[in-house]
Amino acid sequence: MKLEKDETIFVAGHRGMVGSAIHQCLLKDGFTKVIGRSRSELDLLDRRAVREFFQKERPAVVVDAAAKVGGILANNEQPVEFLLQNLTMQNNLVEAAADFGAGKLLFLGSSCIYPKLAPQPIAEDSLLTGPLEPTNDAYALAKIAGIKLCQSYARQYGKNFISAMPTNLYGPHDNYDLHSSHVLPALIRKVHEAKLSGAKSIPVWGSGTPRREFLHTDDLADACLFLLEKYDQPDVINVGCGEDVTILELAETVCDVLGFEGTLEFDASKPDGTPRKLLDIAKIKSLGWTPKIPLREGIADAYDWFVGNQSTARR
Ligand code: GFB
Repeated sequence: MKLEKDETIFVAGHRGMVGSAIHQCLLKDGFTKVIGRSRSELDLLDRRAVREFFQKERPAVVVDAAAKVGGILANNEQPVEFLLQNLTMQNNLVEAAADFGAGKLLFLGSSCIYPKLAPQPIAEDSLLTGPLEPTNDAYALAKIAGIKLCQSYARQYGKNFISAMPTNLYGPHDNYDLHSSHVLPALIRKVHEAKLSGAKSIPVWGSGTPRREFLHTDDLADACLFLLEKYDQPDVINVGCGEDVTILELAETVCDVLGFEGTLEFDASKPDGTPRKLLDIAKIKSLGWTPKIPLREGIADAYDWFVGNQSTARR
């Protein structure tokens, strides 16, 4: 769908890691009416407030980058909140977008929607072909429900509501709380603090053998803009960088980029999660999009943000 530069675009979750990258990318690309609301301005869990907002603003395009997210431990410990809050927010947004005339909606899911033991790299048609990874099945089920809601609006009411599935993401505005964060910000913080304190090692959760794929949020934002303009199908589409690393390799890379020469101590009491999660990105590549930010460069960028924003970063 061709987007006019003065189209009103609502980025839900524009203060978060993903939403802020998308918001910035749209502004940089010349869109003049990109709107966002902080949590205190608009509580996405409040259906009435969401409907009032849509009735007043009538965005032509909606990007749903609002979600309760967290790393393996947070997902494992709070399945109720991950399921309920994500279902409620996405239901409120998608329903209001449909009822108040949005011409396009982009719903962002996650690679954890695919079965735990899906063939690698994971193609889009693996969805709902096997059991989920138990540490994040609540979050995954909420995201699958969001996909189905968008597909149902497309099927029943002809809405141009699309769903993209990003791989594990990182970038500026990440969560650096060691209990609830994802692995990459956790390793950046641990290595940074070990350098400052002179510690000889850092703890790394699990065995170090799981494989993960990491995409910088600027690459994701670029893909989102590409999909808004070029993709009009209800079928999900993967967004990844096409390569994965073991957690051991990731930790070694973080140590190297940050200049830390200590050792890694693996903590087997923490869960490994799914053994491998590499997305097949042939579909988005065939449409003409490719990732651009190499992992080392992306880690250096995330680290710069962390160092420059320590007083405000979530930690
Ligand atoms: O990033 P992460 O928390 O989430 O963990 P998932 C990835 C891997 O890194 C796991 C290991 O094998 C962890 O055990 N790991 C090593 C660490 N050290 C650390 C550490 O200090 N902190 C963390 N957090 N992990 C998430 C899902 O799964 O992926 C979400 O829980 C979401 O639902 C997200 O889908 C993309 O990749 O395992």
